[in-house]
Amino acid sequence: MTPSRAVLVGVVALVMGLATLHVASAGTIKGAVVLKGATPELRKLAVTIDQYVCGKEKNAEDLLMSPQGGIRNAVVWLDKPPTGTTGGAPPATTTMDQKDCSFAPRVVIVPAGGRVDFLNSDRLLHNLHSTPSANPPFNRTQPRGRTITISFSQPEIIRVTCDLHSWMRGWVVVADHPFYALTDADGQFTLQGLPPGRYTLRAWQERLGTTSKDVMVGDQDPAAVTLEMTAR
Ligand SMILES: [Cu+2]
Repeated sequence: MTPSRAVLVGVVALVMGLATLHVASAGTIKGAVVLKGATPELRKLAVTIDQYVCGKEKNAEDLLMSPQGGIRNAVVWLDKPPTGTTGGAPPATTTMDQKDCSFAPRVVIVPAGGRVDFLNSDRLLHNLHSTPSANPPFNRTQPRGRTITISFSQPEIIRVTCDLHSWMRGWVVVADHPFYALTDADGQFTLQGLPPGRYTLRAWQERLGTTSKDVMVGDQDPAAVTLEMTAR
């Protein structure tokens, strides 16, 4: 190894070491969104058209919960993101399929300026219809197998429907910074790469609305937080 190469290797090792140190010293929030009070009755939605693909009825998916009361598909974000750090930014492109006459996944997060590739895996015609506030409206026919790409430049929460199947609902959450998370099937989420400090978390769920909670983040153990939402 030449001396200059040896120096280069040393510098790279040092930088990697510093990067590891940086990650280790950044704070993490590990939280859950849970339902407070009685679980609302889970509704069935009647299927009145295209039963050969869609089935005879669909489970309402506007409130999906774990047996322990965790709420799936809630979106949690920092009210004011820290500056100078990118956290675990959502990818600039994500996909939302129309499958078995449901949007899947039902909720996606995309950064402002990012795009969603809408797919149709069903052997019938769907449609994408939305009237956002800050982004341009769209109303597109979607035959089987066609990919429709739509870009979103402005942060907002957007409802997407299919005019052919009235029960179909999808949500595109356009994020204005990297610190957004979607809760999993147990209602859990993680936000990482945070400088220590006090943050306000906000949570949204399509049926239950919004809530918020303050949390202190240190540089050692993850901060645990539980956000409660009430059925209405
Ligand atoms: Cu449809």
